[in-house]
Amino acid sequence: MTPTTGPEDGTWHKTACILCENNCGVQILTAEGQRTFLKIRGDKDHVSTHGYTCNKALRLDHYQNGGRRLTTPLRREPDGTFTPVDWDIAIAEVAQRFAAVRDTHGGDKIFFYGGGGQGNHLGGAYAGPLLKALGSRYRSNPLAQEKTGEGWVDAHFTGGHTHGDFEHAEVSVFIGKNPFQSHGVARARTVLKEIAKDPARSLIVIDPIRTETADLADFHLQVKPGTDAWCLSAILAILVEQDLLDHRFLAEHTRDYEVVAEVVRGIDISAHAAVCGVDEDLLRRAATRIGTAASVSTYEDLGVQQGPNSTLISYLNKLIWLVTGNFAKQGAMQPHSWMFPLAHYSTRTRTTPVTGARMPGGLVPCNVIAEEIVSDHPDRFRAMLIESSNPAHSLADSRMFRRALKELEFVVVIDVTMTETARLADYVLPAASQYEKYEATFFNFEFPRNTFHLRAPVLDPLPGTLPEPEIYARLTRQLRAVKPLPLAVLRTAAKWGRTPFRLAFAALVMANKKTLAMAPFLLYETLGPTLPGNARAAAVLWALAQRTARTYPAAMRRAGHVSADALFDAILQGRSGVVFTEDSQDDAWDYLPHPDKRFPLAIPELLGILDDLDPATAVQTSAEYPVILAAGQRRPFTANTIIHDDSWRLRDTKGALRLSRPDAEALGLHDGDQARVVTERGSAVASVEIDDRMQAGHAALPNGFGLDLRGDGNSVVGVALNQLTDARRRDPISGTPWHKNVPARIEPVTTTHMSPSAPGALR
Ligand SMILES: Nc1nc2c(c(=O)[nH]1)N[C@H]1C(S)=C(S)[C@@H](COP(=O)(O)OP(=O)(O)OC[C@H]3O[C@@H](n4cnc5c(=O)[nH]c(N)nc54)[C@H](O)[C@@H]3O)O[C@H]1N2
Ligand SMILES: Nc1nc2c(c(=O)[nH]1)N[C@H]1C(S)=C(S)[C@@H](COP(=O)(O)OP(=O)(O)OC[C@H]3O[C@@H](n4cnc5c(=O)[nH]c(N)nc54)[C@H](O)[C@@H]3O)O[C@H]1N2
Ligand code: SF4
Ligand SMILES: [Mo]
Repeated sequence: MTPTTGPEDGTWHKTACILCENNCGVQILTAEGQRTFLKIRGDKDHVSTHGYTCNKALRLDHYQNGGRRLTTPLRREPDGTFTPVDWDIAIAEVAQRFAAVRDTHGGDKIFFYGGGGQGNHLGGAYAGPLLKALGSRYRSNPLAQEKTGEGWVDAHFTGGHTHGDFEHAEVSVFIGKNPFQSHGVARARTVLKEIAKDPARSLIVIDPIRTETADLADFHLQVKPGTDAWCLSAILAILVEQDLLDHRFLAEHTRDYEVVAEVVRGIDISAHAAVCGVDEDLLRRAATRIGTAASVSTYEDLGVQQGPNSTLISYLNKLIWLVTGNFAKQGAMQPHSWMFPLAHYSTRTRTTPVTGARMPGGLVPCNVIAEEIVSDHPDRFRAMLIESSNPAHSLADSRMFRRALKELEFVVVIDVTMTETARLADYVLPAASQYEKYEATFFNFEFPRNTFHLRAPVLDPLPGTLPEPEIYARLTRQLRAVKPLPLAVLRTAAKWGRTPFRLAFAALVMANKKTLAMAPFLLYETLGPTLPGNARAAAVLWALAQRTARTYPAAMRRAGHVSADALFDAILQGRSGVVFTEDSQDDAWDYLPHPDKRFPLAIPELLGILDDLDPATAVQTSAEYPVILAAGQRRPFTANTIIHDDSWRLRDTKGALRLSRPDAEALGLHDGDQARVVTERGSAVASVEIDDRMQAGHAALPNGFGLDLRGDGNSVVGVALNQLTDARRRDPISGTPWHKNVPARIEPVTTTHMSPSAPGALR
């Protein structure tokens, strides 16, 4: 439990990497009195990653010590400058200003964005009581620019998220997903190499780029960008035409197959193959491999979720594994338990107040947020609280979003550093970093053994900063949102022990249902101070352990926890994480929300879109914008905008614009030349890299670049992508952006080897 002192001078701390959702367990060496990370290595004891890391974890010192940290709350003055203010003043004024918005316009005009990135969800768990106290009802986060379309389809089918079992799948399918670079599958590089080495298993990759994952593939369906709806519907049509279906599964576990089949039989497979640019024979072989495998797992990600027809594609992806019976068996798709669900998906969705957009998962689609603000609609958002996110940089059409931020009456940003978003705020509150506080994520997607990792701090908070749970608690206290009595009751009960505490808590909930909404705050204030190791911020996990015990009692016991309190203690002590549930394949059916436990295969709205699929819309380019730009490729040295120090990158330091050789030649561009990328919304200059993995007519820029680290615009490295993207280009159902499908024109700026016929050749 305590950090260990090794043969080296210093202390090894168990924690995790925070650069992607895998949160690989790592150990970090620090020396007494120093804040530097001297060494970083994988944690072999870690319950899900077992010592694995990718190249990025070794650079985490640049997160902790590389950026310019905020060390005091900042208040914007009428002249536009920021003044440092002390915490008490900041808390009092922020609470008062939010309360004023609530009292004037209604609390539902206060909009919350963020609540956690790739490594930090614990703070966001404490935002709830504050938002409740303010009467806030609308929120969003980056899931609403990637996963909400898929979530909406999941709501119809499994009622929740499913994850593939790639360690055992006979056939693994990656659709617009490059796990070799982006992970999303634990120990991805090892797992992919194992699949590639095994002649009995196959890897199918659907990607316009020959990625590092595609290098290992048995079938690479190199689609034209944005045409996956044609590719996947052709695969589905081949499965139906060739009768490669699991009839027993269809009969026992599904309904309405015939409704789907009728639409699918109408698909002209050859025509669809031609639209997506994949050889029909290859498509047929890949479909046959899927249809004849003992188990198939699939993973769809940004390549399709941030492109045209994304919700339809999620539907097609799931139909492919459903009609082939790839659910709830080893190597196939699995639902899973949650310590805390990242979003609550339902087939019935609320809509946003101004644009009336659907809100899958209860989240406002990122692409409509600006429109919900820049409006004279009486229900427009008036204030925003933003935590652990930099939407002025990461949302489509930054120019529009920044204008929206300026129109708000009040904006508060909680971050570790001064971001593009923070610069437009009224108050900036400095958070302790993810290695200076207790942290955890709710990215717990595993089956059958699902894991959770509470990380203890490696360092003390940087002076002047506070962990988010403390910031939210101070604001909630300031608003006097909870009466003294329940706090006094719970404080006393906490002194008597866990059982009296549980009984007291249950009694308070019985007396007043609102207790549940305020639970994180109540726990932080009462149970929190009694927890060993200053783990006050872990108090909310007590409630989540109770939830686990209630929702998955058998699975929790199988994982070795006899009670909710035993699970809570295991979490507090498990420095390398804990297995919190252990399911069995049979349990998978219990996760389905449908009383008859059958998948309702027909989603009429999506079948309608499939039936009307117009090949003319497969081409998004024009004479003016002849190239499709993938604005946001994951590369070996990108990690969203988590690290605010450009020197962390050992390669691709400028974030090159990758182009195919024929396109580069036509434009007279060579490696290292500067080129201008022009889109409907803006333009940017990037340095060129000719990449034989790219197909003609396609270009790619990496995500996470273009940060204005000093705020003077002078030292920006690479392209801030969302000056190029258009928020109106979004999915009709979920409102998710088309970042991977940006029509663009590329123009040489300076070329080291000028070629006479070059400029405009691609037009
Ligand atoms: N190294 C690194 N890893 C990361 C991150 C990071 O910043 N850097 N970020 C994390 C986050 S937040 C996320 S959401 C995940 C995202 O993980 P991924 O979705 O795997 O990442 P991307 O590289 O954005 O897109 C995946 C693939 O989509 C392909 N693609 C582009 N257009 C199309 C198309 O029209 N059709 C198809 N089929 N494919 C297309 C691209 O060529 C690319 O290979 O990565 C996580 N992991
Ligand atoms: N064009 C284009 N746009 C994209 C994408 C793309 O591919 N193309 N990808 C999209 C995707 S999938 C995602 S997930 C988003 C991600 O974009 P964002 O939601 O903006 O998230 P991050 O880039 O992860 O930014 C994390 C912020 O958290 C801060 N931070 C780090 N640690 C802490 C902490 O402990 N506490 C607090 N309070 N703050 C902290 C960092 O300083 C940073 O400002 O970008 C999206 N935007
Ligand atoms: S960036 Fe690499 S080391 Fe870090 S969590 Fe993701 S896969 Fe693991
Ligand atoms: Mo993401």
